[in-house]
Amino acid sequence: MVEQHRIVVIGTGFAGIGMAVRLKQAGFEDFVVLERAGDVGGTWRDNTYPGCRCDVPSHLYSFSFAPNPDWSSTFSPQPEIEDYLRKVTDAFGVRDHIRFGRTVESADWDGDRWRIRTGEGEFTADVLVSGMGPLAEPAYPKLPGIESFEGPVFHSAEWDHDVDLAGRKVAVIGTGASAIQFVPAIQPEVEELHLFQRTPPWVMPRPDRKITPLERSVFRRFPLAQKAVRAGIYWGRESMVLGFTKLPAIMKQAQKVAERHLAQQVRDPLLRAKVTPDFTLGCKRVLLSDDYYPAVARPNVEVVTDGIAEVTPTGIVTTDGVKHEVDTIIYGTGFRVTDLPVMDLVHGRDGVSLRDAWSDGMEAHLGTAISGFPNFFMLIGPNTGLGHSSMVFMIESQIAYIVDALKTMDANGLKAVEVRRDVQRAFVDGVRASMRNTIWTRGGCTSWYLDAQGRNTTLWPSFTFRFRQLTRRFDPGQYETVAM
Ligand code: N01
Repeated sequence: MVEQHRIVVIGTGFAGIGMAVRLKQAGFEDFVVLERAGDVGGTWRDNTYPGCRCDVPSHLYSFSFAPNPDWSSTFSPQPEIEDYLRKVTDAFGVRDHIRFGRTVESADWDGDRWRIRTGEGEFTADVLVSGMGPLAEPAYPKLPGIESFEGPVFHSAEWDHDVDLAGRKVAVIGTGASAIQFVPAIQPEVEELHLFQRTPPWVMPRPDRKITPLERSVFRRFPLAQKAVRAGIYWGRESMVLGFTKLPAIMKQAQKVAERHLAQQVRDPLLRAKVTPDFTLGCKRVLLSDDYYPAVARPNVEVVTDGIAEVTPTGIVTTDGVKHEVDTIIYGTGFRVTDLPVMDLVHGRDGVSLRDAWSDGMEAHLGTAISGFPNFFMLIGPNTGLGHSSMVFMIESQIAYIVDALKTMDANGLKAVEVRRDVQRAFVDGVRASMRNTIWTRGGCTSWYLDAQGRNTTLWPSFTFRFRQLTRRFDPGQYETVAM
């Protein structure tokens, strides 16, 4: 049986849930949200590794329409964020619109509408919205010999809680945002921790603290107080954009804080040299932690900086010929951000896949609409990511744009809209020009922000309020349109 709907949304992370709530509030009732798992939450449901928490303050990292006065600390732990998404789903009455256990296998524009096939049934939609975020598919490095390894192997985003790490000799591969959170959490338990570091990250102090019961009751009774705190965090973070995008020299100053943090927390000069980055702060995502350096300085931790040559049944051999005996391997190797699985699922006009449309790199008008893909909108699309502030703010900007697109279509009797190629080109050229002077381009590093050609197709190179202005109104003049 084929289910027919006006709108199909894919995914129930912040993007899909936010979209569903706003659709409902705007009076669009004929929509479903397809979710592969059994509950909502997206990356905040899947990432259950020990120590997982948000590195953006929760008063900002939440929906503007659903403030939560009950956050327990300034940087919330993962279970609280997952719980928040569940509560928003129920409080705004969108759970009935969600079809759980539906893994999208393909989405094809048939010239008239979208045909979405899942392993468990087919759907059609006039309009398709992707809420499949970029932090959904774990990236597994191809390590020679890994299939011969005898012990458990898992990724931080697919943590195997059945493996008791007590007394184990564990290899952790990667030192990014996830690893710096779970390394301090598992270090006291494991017998040995071999940390395979390809590039040391910059780590800043984490100004986390418990939110007191008094503060929480103030936020409950006076929502404006929480709004004011949120605004303060927003503008504080926004001021960082100058350093990231316009005046990278500022980052050298900010780097001094990270240098001091490192010097205070790592006394051993040899270890300090090993974990000192050789690029400017901000080139890769800036990490926050007060317990990462103390953990790596413990006697049961070895930071391995030689590359991995091969994996044997009982360990990892590095390029210097040393064999590191381990019985467990944990990947903290991040996600497929510029090689999104959605690229192979979605086929637009003339059967062209997103992968083919993006053979020269990911691009979209306002990070949301793609020429060749009528009635398709992508949340957290190309160049909408942030290194300094809350993705929820960007997601809400995109959602408002999509809701306005739907209203405009209704008001003007439009059956289909497809962004004009020249409009997309002009927008993307502007983004690329803005990227030239950013710290991500000039900071002296490679990062997952960049694609295989070295282009930054992931981050938004300006202020987030600028993005909000640009997405405030859907302009049908920028689109090829088909009347009803
Ligand atoms: O992944 P990463 P992550 N051999 O890509 C290394 C979000 N997040 O999961 O730097 C050896 O940052 C790689 O080395 P290098 C946040 O947006 C948010 O930690 O490429 N090493 C790096 O050290 C974040 O940015 C929170 O040289 C290999 C690491 O693995 C994003 O998720 C918390 C390798 C990957 O780091 C991803 O973070 C956690 C190989 N073959 C995550 N391949 C919040 O608090 C990769 N590496 C909101």
